[in-house]
Amino acid sequence: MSQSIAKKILKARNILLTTHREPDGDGIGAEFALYQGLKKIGKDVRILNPDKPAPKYNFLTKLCPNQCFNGPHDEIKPTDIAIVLDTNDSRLLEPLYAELEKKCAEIIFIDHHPVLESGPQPSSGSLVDIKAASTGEVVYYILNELNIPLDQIIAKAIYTSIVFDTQIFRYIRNSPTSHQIASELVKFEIEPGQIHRTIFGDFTKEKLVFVARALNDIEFFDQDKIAFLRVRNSDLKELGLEAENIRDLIDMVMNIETLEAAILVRQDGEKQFKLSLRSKGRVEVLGIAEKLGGGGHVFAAGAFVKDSLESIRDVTVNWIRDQLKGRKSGT
Ligand SMILES: [Mn+2]
Repeated sequence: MSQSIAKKILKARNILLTTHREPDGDGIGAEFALYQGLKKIGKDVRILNPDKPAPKYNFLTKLCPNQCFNGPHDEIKPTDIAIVLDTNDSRLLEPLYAELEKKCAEIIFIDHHPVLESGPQPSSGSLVDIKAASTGEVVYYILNELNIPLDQIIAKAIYTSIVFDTQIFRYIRNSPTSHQIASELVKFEIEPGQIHRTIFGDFTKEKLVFVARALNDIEFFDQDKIAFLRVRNSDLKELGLEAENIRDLIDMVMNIETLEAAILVRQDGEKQFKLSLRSKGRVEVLGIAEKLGGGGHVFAAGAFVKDSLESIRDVTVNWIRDQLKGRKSGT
């Protein structure tokens, strides 16, 4: 499959790279690796994202020019091919995606999330490898296919993808691939320890105060197998934190031994909540995320939901509870 993408890339003269809203280490790593690689073979390539990457990714973003889309008045020049990394759900790029459709002859997705059952489908010619533990790994194989040699920037970028999505190899797939690729990358003196600290060790006093408050508010269900967390925007504001700063809160909670799944809800705009779901593997959470208009992975998913907090809590807790009881979900 990476062959047909390689062919498309070789044919294109100008290429635009992008990733989903609230870009994460995998999306950013994958697009920067591809950017650097395509530059090497003389492509006219640029990065245009729907949201600005968080400051902690400066060690990458300072290495390659990248822009943030500021709305439909932002002129996008005609482009042969737009490549969307780390999602195959076009909704996660709006309002940029609508502009890309007008200006790009072709749009393809390079991703590793399961395609939604009833949501938007990836365009034909896309490469969605759900066996890959990160999109950066898929990009690694595409660069290979294009015979583009790795360098330190590419290695740092792909390594960022891998360690972000696997949380430093905690959540690898049943495959040696992530470790094999990483062993290739560390030969480029990328200072892996430094990357780990930059991505996961960005704690501040304010963050810990916030975490303490959030943990105080957790509701547990079913003998502490299910946790429901609520993030208050007023706390974030008071402590000068961004949503990005507390992205790992749900993963912290997942360390609780008894827990099978966790639900985190954060206010996002007037009447909308951002929902995040995690599971240790006994229950799947993609189904409920998709039902609520979102998507993701089988054991890590999310959605933007316009509903009350109580109703989001009830519907998600029930979904998980039903599966723990061995009942078919959603009935
Ligand atoms: Mn990913």
